[in-house]
Amino acid sequence: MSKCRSCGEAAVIDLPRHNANFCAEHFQQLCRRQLSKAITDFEMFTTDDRILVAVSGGKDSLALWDMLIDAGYQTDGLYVGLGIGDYSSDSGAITRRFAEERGLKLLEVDIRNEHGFDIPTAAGVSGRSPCSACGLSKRHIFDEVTQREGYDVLATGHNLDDEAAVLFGNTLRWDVEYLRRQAPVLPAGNGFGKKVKPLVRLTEREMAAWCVVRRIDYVVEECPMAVGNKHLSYKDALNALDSTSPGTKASFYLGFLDRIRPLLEDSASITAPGSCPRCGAPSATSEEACAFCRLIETTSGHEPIPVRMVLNKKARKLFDAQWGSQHGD
Ligand code: Q46
Ligand code: ZN
Ligand code: ZN
Repeated sequence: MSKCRSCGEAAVIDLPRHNANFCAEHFQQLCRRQLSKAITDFEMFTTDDRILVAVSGGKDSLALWDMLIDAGYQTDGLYVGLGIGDYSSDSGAITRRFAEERGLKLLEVDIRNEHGFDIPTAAGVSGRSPCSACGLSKRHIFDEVTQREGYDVLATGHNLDDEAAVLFGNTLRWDVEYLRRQAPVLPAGNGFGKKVKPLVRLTEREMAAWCVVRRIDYVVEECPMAVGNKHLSYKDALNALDSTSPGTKASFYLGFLDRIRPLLEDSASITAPGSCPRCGAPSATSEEACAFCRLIETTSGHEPIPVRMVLNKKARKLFDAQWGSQHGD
């Protein structure tokens, strides 16, 4: 049995990137330190700020909410019902239970009830990929609720693996504009609220372990619409490198934050000179409706398209294995 590096008691997790094993207590201490370093290094928020945490029912966002409460911050949660079949029903139920058991305030937006469409239908009708329709809708709703309800900042559960995968993709394409905007903090401005990613120094595996030690129940299944997206293949590639040289993934991303980002600092803000004539959200121009309003226009009121129908062959096979083929034809 391996021993904790700090106290010598039995370890519950090995962290090859730190070349050490930790007991539950010292593992939590390490996570708290990494969280606190990200919050202070990037001036994300203080204990005076009201923070809205975007929660999906997955390990990262629930761990983030738990860690912020544990660290004494003022937080409420925001759950967006995306209408992705059983995956959404399960994640909604788990998120509500998490909040209820801890007496926390959870705001909810159900896209179908409030905007007349769901993500599979939006993907089927608009021709956008599911993740593009979903990302666009979430960004719009997160921003709208943060500002309407007067929160100082919106926090999301993007972890080190997510950010390293995005960085890998941006670097492979040498997409300089995206590299400029890839930061753990997006300041408020141009009509947008402040957004932060406090988990950027913690990995996916560490967040799963945090949930286990803290007995947090989360949706284990991945979103069925994620199958085949490039982001996952970038994650796999980085994990393959990391398994032969532990720490590669972390040094790739954290090195970018330390050494490359400061060189790009001045260009981080998104420009939105106009505002949408329908909803008032910041937009590239004031003549045309914003992308979210255009998505509502093309998809709202359309007969719901089941998840399975908008998946490609490979995704459908996995979906059937996970959720059963009775859902959705
Ligand atoms: S929920 Fe939405 Fe993700 Fe599902 S459709 Fe894609 S973006 S994979 S975080
Ligand atoms: Zn210990
Ligand atoms: Zn709009």
